[in-house]
Amino acid sequence: MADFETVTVRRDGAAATIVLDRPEALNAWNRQLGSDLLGALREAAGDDDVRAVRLTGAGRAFSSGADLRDITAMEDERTAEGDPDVQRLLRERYHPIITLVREMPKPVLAAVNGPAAGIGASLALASDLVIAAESAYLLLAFVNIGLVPDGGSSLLVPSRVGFARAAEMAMLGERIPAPKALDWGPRQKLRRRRVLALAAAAALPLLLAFAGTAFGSAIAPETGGSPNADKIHTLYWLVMIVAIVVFVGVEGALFYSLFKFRARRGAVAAQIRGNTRLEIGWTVGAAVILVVLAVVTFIELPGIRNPPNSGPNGLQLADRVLVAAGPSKALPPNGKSLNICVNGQQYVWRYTYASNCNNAPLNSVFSYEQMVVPTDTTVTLDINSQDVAHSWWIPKLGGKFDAIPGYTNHTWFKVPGKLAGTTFTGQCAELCGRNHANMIAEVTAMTPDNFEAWLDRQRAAIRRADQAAARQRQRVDKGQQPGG
Ligand SMILES: [Cu+2]
Repeated sequence: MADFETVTVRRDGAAATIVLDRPEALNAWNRQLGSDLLGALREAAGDDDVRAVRLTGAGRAFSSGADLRDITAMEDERTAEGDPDVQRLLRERYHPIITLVREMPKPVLAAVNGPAAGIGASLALASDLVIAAESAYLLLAFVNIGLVPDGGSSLLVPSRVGFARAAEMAMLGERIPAPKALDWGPRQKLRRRRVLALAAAAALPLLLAFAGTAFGSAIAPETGGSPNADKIHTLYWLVMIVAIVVFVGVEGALFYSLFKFRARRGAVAAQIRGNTRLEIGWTVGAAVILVVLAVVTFIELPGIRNPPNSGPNGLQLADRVLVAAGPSKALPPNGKSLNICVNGQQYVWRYTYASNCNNAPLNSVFSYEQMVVPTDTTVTLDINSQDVAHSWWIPKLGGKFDAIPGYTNHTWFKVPGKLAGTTFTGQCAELCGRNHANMIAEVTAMTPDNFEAWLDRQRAAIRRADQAAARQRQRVDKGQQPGG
């Protein structure tokens, strides 16, 4: 570490502290301090072990700026007219220092322990971070000796406190106490934070637009996987169209009246209070709209709630385990559907292929996350939960149904034959815990033949697992290791 005359360098681990050390002159910059500071900064910049640099001043000041006695004494640095060559001073002494601070590949912190004036203020503001003692102040003193702000402060001050305050500082040459400077700084941060919040708010709709699963089909419920989903979609649009007509009518009348009957100041509006016919008109109109909506809804509801029979190309449902039965839920007219027990668990869906979900045989076919179903076959679901409230929803296959512990909800769907090979996706629609977002569900539709083959494979796998478990039990009973 080089020794400097007017600058002290201290090392504390990876931190280098450079102290402007001319306390008797309030650390004013003379020629020596300029060259010492440049040397110390270069050393810190080039030393890979130094990871952060702190600048501060010895004694009660950070730096009182340029040492005017030194400038006026510059015998060898004068212009042709015999004046001090300020341009050369700036270019050769100050500019390299400020540039080096800005280009330093490690953070520079100015610990402003007292007054920072002129080039001292520039040095502080050129640093990445500024920490100031309560007694410190910043002062662009240049105007008091007929100079424009130098040392980078014409750029750095406006960028930190805004143009208006920078102009005030530069032209009035008044002290800005640290608390006031602090007050100026954070407000900038606050403004940036507000911009950030606005940007985040604007990004949200964009995010939704690109999040396919969340956005669905934008306005109306999704459709195409099952007749009940299609009917929900139809009912939605019927109501929506009535709502649009009402909305446009009311808002249109409002705007029409606003423009047509806009009056000059002081005019008194015509009163329509007591117009019996008009009042009866809009009361009856609203009632008619309600009746129409109610009738349409009740016409459509049975098609949404009641499952139809399976199609001719669906799975041949005999009176087997898989066939749903029971008086408590809606069944197809012929009483036959493929029944699947849907069980929500933190954080996975389990599907058991059984007719009686409360008493399903232990060797029933089951799967997790991915449900496999035959096309053109009416599938009824018994939905409940193992732990907390979840919600079953595959948007293209119908409405959302809550999965509640101790209670069973029912729904159904029937995937058209042409959609064999399609996988419908959904997600638990209830915020059920911290891994809720991972609780996804898939329904894959297969031709009935492929479905039966899948079912057979699952049964065989369960059988093999049972046999392996039995063998392991025997080994354990004999006192052997269960594995192998
Ligand atoms: Cu859930």
